[in-house]
Order: sequence, then C-alpha cells, then structure tokens
Amino acid sequence: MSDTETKRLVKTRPKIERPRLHKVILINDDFTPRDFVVTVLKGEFRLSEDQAYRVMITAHRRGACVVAVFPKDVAETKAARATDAGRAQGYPLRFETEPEE
Ligand code: TYC
Repeated sequence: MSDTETKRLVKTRPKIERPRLHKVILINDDFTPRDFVVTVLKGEFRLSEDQAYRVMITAHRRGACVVAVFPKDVAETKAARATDAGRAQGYPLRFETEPEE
C-alpha cells in the first residue's frame, strides 16, 4: 500500500453534526375554543387527551407552550397544517417553529 493510501485510511473522519431539532410552539389567542385546540393537538401531534389539555391550558395561561420537537421540515409541516386547521374554521389559532438551543 502506498503512503498516500495509508494516510487516507487512518485519517479521522470529520465529525458529522446532527441536524438541530425545531420546537413547535402553540400561541394563545382569545377566540379559538379550548376544545378545538385540544382536538388539533391530538390529531396533528398525536398527543393524548391529557397531554393535549395540559399544553392547551399552559398556552392559555402563559401565552405560549412548546408542543414537541422535530427535525426542521417536520416541525414546519406540522405547524403549518395545525395553523391551517384553525384557519379553515375561521380561528386565529397559530403554531410557530424555532430552532432548539
Ligand atoms: N384562550 C382560548 C380561550 O379562552 C383558548 C386557547 C388556548 C386558544 C390556547 C389558543 O393556543 C391557545 N378560548
């Protein structure tokens, strides 16, 4: 084996960084019915009734609540679908995404 081949084989591989996860955040508003928020959380994010209620009531009390974290494209798709579900019923329900620290 030539020197150059040997060098290439023992050289440490560059570290591959895992893609950062993105949070989906539920934003409170004064108009969307609580039950509807719970239904969307269960349908789009597969939360149980209990988990969905807790996330909804936390957003209601504090203004916003993290729903879950996903790879960027999944977070954006789910946030858009959940926001669209509200808009389809005339509600201002909003889900945002942001990268995790
Ligand atoms: N604040 C709404 C109400 O009182 C319920 C609600 C909770 C709406 C959470 C949005 O993200 C939300 N009907």
